[in-house]
This record gives sequence, C-alpha cells and structure tokens, in this order.
Amino acid sequence: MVRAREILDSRGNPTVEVDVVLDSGKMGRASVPSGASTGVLEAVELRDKDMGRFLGRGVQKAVRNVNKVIGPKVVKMDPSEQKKIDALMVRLDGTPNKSRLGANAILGVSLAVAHAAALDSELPLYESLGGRDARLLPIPMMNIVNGGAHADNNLDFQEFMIAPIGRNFAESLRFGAEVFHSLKANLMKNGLSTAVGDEGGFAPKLGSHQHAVQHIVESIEDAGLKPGRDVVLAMDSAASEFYDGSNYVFKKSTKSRLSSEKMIDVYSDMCRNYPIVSLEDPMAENDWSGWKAITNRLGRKVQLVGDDLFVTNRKVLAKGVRQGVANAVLIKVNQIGTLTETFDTMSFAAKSGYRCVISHRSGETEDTSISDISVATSAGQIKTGAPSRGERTAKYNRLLRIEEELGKRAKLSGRGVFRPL
Ligand code: 2PG
Ligand code: MG
Repeated sequence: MVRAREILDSRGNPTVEVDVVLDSGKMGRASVPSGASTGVLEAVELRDKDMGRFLGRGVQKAVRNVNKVIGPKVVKMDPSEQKKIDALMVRLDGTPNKSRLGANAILGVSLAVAHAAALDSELPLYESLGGRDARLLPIPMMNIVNGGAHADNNLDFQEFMIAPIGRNFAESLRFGAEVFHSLKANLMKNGLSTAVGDEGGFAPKLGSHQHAVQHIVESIEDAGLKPGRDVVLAMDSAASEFYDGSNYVFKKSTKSRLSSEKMIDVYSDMCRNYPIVSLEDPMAENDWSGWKAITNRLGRKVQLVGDDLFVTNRKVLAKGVRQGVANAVLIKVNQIGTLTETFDTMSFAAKSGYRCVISHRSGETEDTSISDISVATSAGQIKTGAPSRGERTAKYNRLLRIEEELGKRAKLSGRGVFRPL
C-alpha cells in the first residue's frame, strides 16, 4: 500500500509524507523538505494555492497525486526496483520539471520505496543503497550563523559554516557543538542576539560578513580548537538572492553595489584572511561569466559549489563541466525529485572531477534519509545546519548511530575532501 499525508515542516509549512507498506507489513516512510532560496530550474514543488488553507501552501494536490495516481501504478512493484519505479513516476508526470504530479509527491514515494526496500532486505538504508563499501562518514558543515533568506537580520550572505575535523564523526560533531556554544557566549558578551534562524544558527545583526567570520574564528579559539586545523570554514552566499542582473546589491546591510569582479575580490580577500575552504553559490545562477571568472581565480585552491547554479540536475551540471564552471555540486534530493536521478547526477559529477556535498533544505522534517545517502555515496561532506533544532540534529544523530553501527569499519572523510580535484 502507498499512502501520503500532509504534515508540517520545520517552518510550520505543510509538506508531503509517504508510507510504503509491504505485504509483510513492514513500512518505509519518508517526508519531503522545502527550500526558501530556490534555484529557478529546480523541480516543481506542487502547492495548492488555496488561500483558505495554510496561506496557499497546502500540499493536498500532491498528496492526492500519490494516493490516486502514483500509488495504484507502483503498488504491485517490488521495492527493490527503485530505478524502474522512479522511471515510471518520471513518465507518469511527463513534464521536464515534474510540474504535473509535483516533485514533492514523486520524491516522497521515491524515498519511502528506498526505506521499504532496506527494511525488506533487513539492511540499514546506507548499506541497502551503497552496498558493503558504504562506510565513509562525512565531515559535517554546520551553518552556525544564518543570514539571507533564512533570517531577518542584516546579513546578505545566507550561511556561515564551520567544518570541524575530528578523528571520527562523533568527535567532529562534538567540536562543532562546542564552537556553537562558545559562539553563543561570544555573541552574548558583545550584546548581540542569540536567537536562531531557520537552520539553527545564530542570526545576530552584525557590521559585515567579515565580522561574522571574525566572531566564528574567535569562538573556535575560545573552544580551545585551532582554526584551519581542527575547524575550517565554509560559506553559502546564495548570491542569486542579491543579484539584480548586473550587480550584487547588499540590500540587507550596506546597500553597496558590487560588480562581479568586485564581488570576487571580496571572496578572494576573505579566503586569504580566513581558513575558508568552500564557497557555495558565490555568484548568481544567471551570472555564468562571473562563475567562470571566480573558477579561474579561486577554483584551484577553494571548493566552489554550485547549488542554485546546478540544481542537482545532470544536464545543467554537464553545461558547467563543459564551460569549466565551479568544481563541486550541492546535492539536494528535492531539487531533482527522485533518488535515481540524484545518484545519476552524483556519478556524473564524480566522473567529471566534481565533488559532491549532500545537503538538507532550510525547511526540513525529522526525516534522516540524507544522512544515509551521504554514507551510501561516500560523498564525504554533508551540510545539515547548526547543532540546534531537532530537524537538524536528527540528521547528525543518525550519523552518530551509523558510525557506531559500522564500528571499526567506519572511516571519517578528511580535510582533503575540500581540495578541488
Ligand atoms: C541552500 C539551502 C540549504 P534553501 O541554499 O543551500 O541550506 O537553503 O533550502 O533555503 O534553498
Ligand atoms: Mg545553497
């Protein structure tokens, strides 16, 4: 049996949850995340637009598409046939961007099928998807200062992340949590707000992006750790959000307007002054010449991750590979809509010498599928928010359990994972 329902995500918006119940009575369950700063080419999240419910954000149509359209077609199929089931849903939808049935309907089924298959074969999800070789734990990239579309402060850049590198995943996570607490103390000492944003990071009003990084570096030291050795830094500017078609406009802070070249100077200086190893969406999704220029300037030293730019889409990524743009791709299952297509994009990235970063969305649920996916694919990097808010810690805690379960076989990815290939 396949059944869907409307549940709430971490922002209090409705989202789709799907149960796939096997004849044995075993049940695979998954729910679907939702972004705030979305790429234009993302697969379509179907919303009801009925203003009488949830401000138009209801997902009853997507739920109905699972229960009435997809369910009856896949119910007789074997859950181990993930590829066939995903391909069938893509065909049933029939549009290039899943706008008929909704990527939220399709992904819910795709993930729930994967969980059902794992239960059926009595394997943990990471092993069911990745085989016996799946034993690489990712370095967590923890977004401890939130800005952009994720907070109502004055930071234009969306995410300031720490990537703590311990001897194992549990130690990395501990470093991350300790820095989070010392950042809280640091902000309080400076009379700044310690309220958190959508991804659990602090959202203080700060003078500049450089100030945000400065507070983070101080907090790493206060926690007794060494910036650049125990903890390195990453940013997601989500630059499409503040690009007006020709300039980068810091609308939340100084109102200054920067050309692509000047914007790249800012990143270049920040990477020189701080141990920053990864920049995500430093340029806007429609500023391909800016992207090309930053790749030429920084792409040999720093990981440059395309999120809005590539939207987990193999075809769009192929354009980037052809043009020599970016050197890594962010992987969000709901940007493309099925597990099969996600894996396809990842294997194409690997073949093309691009790194993959597994990612949550700013609107999340308690679902932890991406933790298993990160281990199954040996991606080596995951970003899933601060060590705060249950929907974020659920993913990190799942990784703790996976590490424990793998025992001596578990291996933590290392600092080298950020080095461009
Ligand atoms: C991003 C994501 C997740 P959103 O830009 O990388 O951090 O944000 O889900 O809002 O697109
Ligand atoms: Mg992003």
